Amino acid sequence: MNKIALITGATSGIGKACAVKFAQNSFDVIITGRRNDRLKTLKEELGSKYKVQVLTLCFDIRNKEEVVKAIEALNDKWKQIDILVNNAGLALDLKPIQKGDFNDWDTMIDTNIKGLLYMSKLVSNLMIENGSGHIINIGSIAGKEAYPNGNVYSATKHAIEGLTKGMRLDLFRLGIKVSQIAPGAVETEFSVVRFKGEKDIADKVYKGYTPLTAEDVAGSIWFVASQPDHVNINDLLIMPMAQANATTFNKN
Ligand code: NDP
Ligand code: 8X3
Repeated sequence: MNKIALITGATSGIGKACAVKFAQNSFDVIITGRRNDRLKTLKEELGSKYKVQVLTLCFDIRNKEEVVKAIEALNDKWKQIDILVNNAGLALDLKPIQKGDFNDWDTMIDTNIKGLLYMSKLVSNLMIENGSGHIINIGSIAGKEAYPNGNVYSATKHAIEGLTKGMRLDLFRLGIKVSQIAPGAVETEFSVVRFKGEKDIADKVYKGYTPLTAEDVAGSIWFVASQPDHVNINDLLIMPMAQANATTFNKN
């Protein structure tokens, strides 16, 4: 029987590349997100190219009831989750704290922190029943350093760094690994979402240097997920060669 990976936020970017990577490595995958059309298309692609089983779960990770309903409805096969990639997340805007938007703050906190918590509680209980598992949280360079106007997004990623450490302490004696992967700049839909569809502004974020690709990050997720049983990568910071820290770039 194939192993199973559940990847949140698999309709785009890092999550989608990660679903492809796990399917290439013969994992059956559970893919989640709000855009059901994209989930269905990815399901067909993975099923036909890699001959793996794919389950789509369409829900808003901020909605506790929807998350509980989706996970509780899993049948016995799909409950055997080996790997949870807590990837769904977003940044909204770049503004100083005094000009921040309450709704944007709520969305980032509810998605990046609370959504990750709901998934982690529900899936870690399934992993405890199974006697093993691995939770991989997608943090960020923004969870290691603050940068101007990144305040609340950065705080949510600092929270993920803290939660990764706390979850590991709670779960390691139960056979469950907990890891964080913290990328620098990755060219995905991230900046289009951050700048609310302003594609020209979003494109500028990745101009003049070579950013990471979603596939680069998926490769590091696979590296962390495929270590021997006795090895855990606690934390992996992956940056573009041209980005030395959160704010220092070697641009043409
Ligand atoms: P994308 O915007 O390309 O993908 C984000 C994914 O998150 C989408 O699949 C989206 O699905 C999902 N998502 C967002 N909100 C929700 C929600 N409320 N409910 C369910 N799913 C949701 O961005 P990335 O691939 O770049 O981002 C993935 C993760 O990587 C995020 O946690 C981000 O913070 C992190 N990261 C990104 C970096 C970058 O530079 N790109 C760098 C460091 C970390 P849908 O809209 O269909 O719901
Ligand atoms: C995404 C990268 O630098 O925009 O986490 O925060 S950054």
